[in-house]
Amino acid sequence: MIKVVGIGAGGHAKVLLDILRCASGFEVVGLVDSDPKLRSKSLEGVSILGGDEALPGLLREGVSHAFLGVGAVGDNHQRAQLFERFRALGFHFVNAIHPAAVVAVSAQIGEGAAIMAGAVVNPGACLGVNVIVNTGAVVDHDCVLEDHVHIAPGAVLSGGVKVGKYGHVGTGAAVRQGVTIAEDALVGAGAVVVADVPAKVTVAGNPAKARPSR
Ligand code: JB2
Repeated sequence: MIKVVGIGAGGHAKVLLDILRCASGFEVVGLVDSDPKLRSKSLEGVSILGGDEALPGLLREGVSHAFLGVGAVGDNHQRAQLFERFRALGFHFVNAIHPAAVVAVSAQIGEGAAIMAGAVVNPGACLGVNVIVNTGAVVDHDCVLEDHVHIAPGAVLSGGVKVGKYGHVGTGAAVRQGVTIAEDALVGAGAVVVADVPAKVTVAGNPAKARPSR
C-alpha cells in the first residue's frame, strides 16, 4: 500500500479521495488544509490533520506520496506553486486515474495527473505534470497538455490540440482539431474554439473570441 496525504480538503479533494478508493494500492492517511476551521474535522471519513506545516513530519514518518486536492478552478498558477513546493520538499505525486476513465496505452501521463470518471485520453496524447482531465472530458489522439493544465468537466479537445502550460479549458468547451491554446490562456465554459488562442488571452462564445485581458 502506498501511503498518501491529500493537500486540500474541498470539492476537488473529495473527488480525488473517491478515485484513490476505487483504484487499489493507496492508503490515504489524512488531509491537510490551510483553513484553521477545518482542523480536527474530516472529509469523506478521512481526517484533516492540520495545515501544510504538518507535511514535513508526515514525510519523516514515511508518507512519501501526496495528491494535490486544491482545484483552484481557473487559477492554475496556485496549483503549480503548491505542486512545485511540495515536490521540492520530497513528496511524489500519485496519478489518480478513475477506473472508469479510458486512457490509451500509448498516452504519456506525467506525475500528479488527475483523470476523472468518464474522461477519455486517446492514443498519442501527452500530458505534462499536475494535469487535470476532469469528469467526462475528452482529450483526443495526439493532444499535448503541458504542465498544470486543467481540462474542465465535459470539455472536448479534438485530435492534435495543444494546450500550453497553466492553460484552462472550461466546462463543456469544444476545441477544433489542431488548434493551439497558448500558455496561460483561458477558454470560457461552453466556448467553441476554432482558431489558435494567444498566450494569456481569455476567449469565450461561439465562435470563441477574445475577452478583455485578465
Ligand atoms: O495552500 C493551501 C491551500 N489553499 C487553499 N494548502 C492547503 N493544504 N489547502 C489549501 N486550500 C484549501 O483548499 C482551502 O482551504 C479549501 O478547503 C480547499 C479548496 O476547496 P474548494 O471546495 O473551495 O475548491 P476546490 O479547489 O477543491 O475545487 C474547485 O476546483 C475543482 C476543480 C471547485 O471549483 C470544484 O467545483 C472544481 N471541481
